[in-house]
Amino acid sequence: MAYKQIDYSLYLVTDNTLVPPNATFLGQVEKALEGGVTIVQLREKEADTGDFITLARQVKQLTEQFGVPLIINDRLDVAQAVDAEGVHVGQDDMPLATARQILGHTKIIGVSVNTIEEARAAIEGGADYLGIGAVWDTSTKKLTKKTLGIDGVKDILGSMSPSIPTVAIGGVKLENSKELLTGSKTESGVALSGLAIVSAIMAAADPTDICKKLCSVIRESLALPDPAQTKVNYAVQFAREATKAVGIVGPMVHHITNYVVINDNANATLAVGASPIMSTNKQELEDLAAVNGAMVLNMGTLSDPDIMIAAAHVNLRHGNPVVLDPVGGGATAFRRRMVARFLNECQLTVLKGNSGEILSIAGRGGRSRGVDSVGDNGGESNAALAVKELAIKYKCVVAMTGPIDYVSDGEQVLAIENGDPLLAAITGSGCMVTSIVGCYTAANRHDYFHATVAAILAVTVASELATERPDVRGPGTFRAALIDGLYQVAQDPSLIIKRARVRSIAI
Ligand code: 3NM
Repeated sequence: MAYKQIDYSLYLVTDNTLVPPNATFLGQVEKALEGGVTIVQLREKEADTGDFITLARQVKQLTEQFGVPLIINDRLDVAQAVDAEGVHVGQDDMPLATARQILGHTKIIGVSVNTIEEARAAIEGGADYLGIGAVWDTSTKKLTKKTLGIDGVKDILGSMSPSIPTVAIGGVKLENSKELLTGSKTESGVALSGLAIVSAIMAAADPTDICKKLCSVIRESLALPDPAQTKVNYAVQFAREATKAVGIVGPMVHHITNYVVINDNANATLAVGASPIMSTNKQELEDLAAVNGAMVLNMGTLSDPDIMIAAAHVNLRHGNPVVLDPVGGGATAFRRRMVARFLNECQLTVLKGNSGEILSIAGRGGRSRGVDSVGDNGGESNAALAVKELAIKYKCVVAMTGPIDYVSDGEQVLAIENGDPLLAAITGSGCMVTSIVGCYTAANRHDYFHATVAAILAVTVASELATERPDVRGPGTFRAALIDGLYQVAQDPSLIIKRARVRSIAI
């Protein structure tokens, strides 16, 4: 399946007739997603085709925002029109084989089953998941077949060979969810993958609250890993592998950076195993881009904006990641105009700045004195929203460095708590992060978000290694030891695993 691995644990099936009088359909769906719904099925039994498509587009916007797949009930044409992730068909809808022929193997197809025979046929026919029901009586749908009860669900689960993902539906609510999940588990350990719910969510006064409670019951009953912890573990493991990749690939990283930090940036690049080139000559942009791993653009001592814009364009044309550090981005009218040009004219890969810069670009506060950020970040949710909103708006990875670093790809936000306070006592530590982001994105082109997180981890862990040295007594010795720290991390990437302090922020 082309779509990433599906989390079926809390499966919302919509019904617009159940929305409470003071709420809206899209509002209920959005609140349910905020509460942790992991997959959404749009089920419209009465809508005309045009209205169904319009609604499906609106729901898809929401599901995309939350990184959750959208399934369309019954109507393949609507699913195709909005490029939904899949369809769900009942026993009386389009046959599975026909649906598969039309949609191909990159889309999810779910099938409703009420008997062991129907389950077998669906599995043999290549269904991606089963909706087993109805478990109990429900007023949401006129049932034409017997209800299964927990034992009936268990019988179907026990008959599956091979077993595929399953959700149970019909009369499921918070109060009976634990009993259903644990009671239907077979002796050989086959369990439901999740619960499909209509009225208990769509008619809820507070769908977010009910979904949060359902999520925690489901995760506990199925012993599922905490999704936030899964994201963190993945990011940290990725960081180790990404560090190795920089050493193996040894990418050339072209910098147009400022003359305050140029030497440190070049040495940091070398320390992680990449090759720096610091040319500011317009005439060689094209030749360099042909062999570049990445382009790092740093606005620090900006004198010729046009060469930076040209460098971005040339490298993007060659498929190279382009990393912008909008140094002092909010400090002067000239720099604000320059940042606007970058954001509007170039499809950046990574935008990385300090809190003064990123918050001011996001319109969420942010104060600078020259190139330094002053004041706080307005609290964690302000910081997390700033990176997430900018990542969505400009379709790039956004990183904001500070005592805690925040990184988003528009879907998730990770916070990195590593880093020694001495980083703020030397000039150019933020610029060094940008250089290393260039090195890591160059060597890890399949995942720029995690490559950026990995680069920040490398520098912040290096800073901790540096201050632990007895010979480091202040900013001067720290500056040299920081480069050593980067070298140490590159030689032993498992240092990142041992030291990483990363959190996933739900926002
Ligand atoms: N399909 P509620 S039962 C849409 O048995 C649907 O296949 C069913 O609604 C099946 O969660 C059902 O409000 C309705 O009880 C479930």
